[in-house]
Amino acid sequence: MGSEVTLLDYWPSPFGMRARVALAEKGIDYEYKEENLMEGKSDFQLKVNPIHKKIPVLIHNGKPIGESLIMVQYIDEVWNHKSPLMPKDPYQRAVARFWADYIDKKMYDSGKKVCVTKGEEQETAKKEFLDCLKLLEFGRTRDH
Ligand SMILES: N[C@@H](CCC(=O)N[C@@H](CS)C(=O)NCC(=O)O)C(=O)O
Repeated sequence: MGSEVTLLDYWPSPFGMRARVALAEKGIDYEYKEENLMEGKSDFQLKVNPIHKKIPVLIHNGKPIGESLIMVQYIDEVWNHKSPLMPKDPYQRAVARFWADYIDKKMYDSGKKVCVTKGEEQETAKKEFLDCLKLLEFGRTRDH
């Protein structure tokens, strides 16, 4: 299918990274548009994601898709001639979704605090973040 793909993103975003990895895995050419959140939100961002007003946003043939996990699933479904991103087995798919959800619910907040806080609060956030990474590594490598 003929495709015009744009990713509106901000380089430090772990959510944007999800979309970038999925696009790279599928070998999709796309235009990368940087949205520097430190400088506020562009009219374009507000237009393509009027509900959450967040990046990343994937724009495929003029149609915007928000929410990184939804866009990863979309990429997998549209470019389905390449190897699937998700495991075939339903249980392994559930496990993959579980850890993606864990990153959203647990890791993002402590990762952000490491960047934006100082002193004791930052030290606590660092510890929390490292604990999350250890658990993630354990979860990823243990037998399910
Ligand atoms: N659940 C969203 C989270 C996206 C998100 O939080 N993006 C941050 C940057 S990492 C953002 O746009 N923040 C701006 C804001 O919250 O106003 C996703 O998975 O795409």
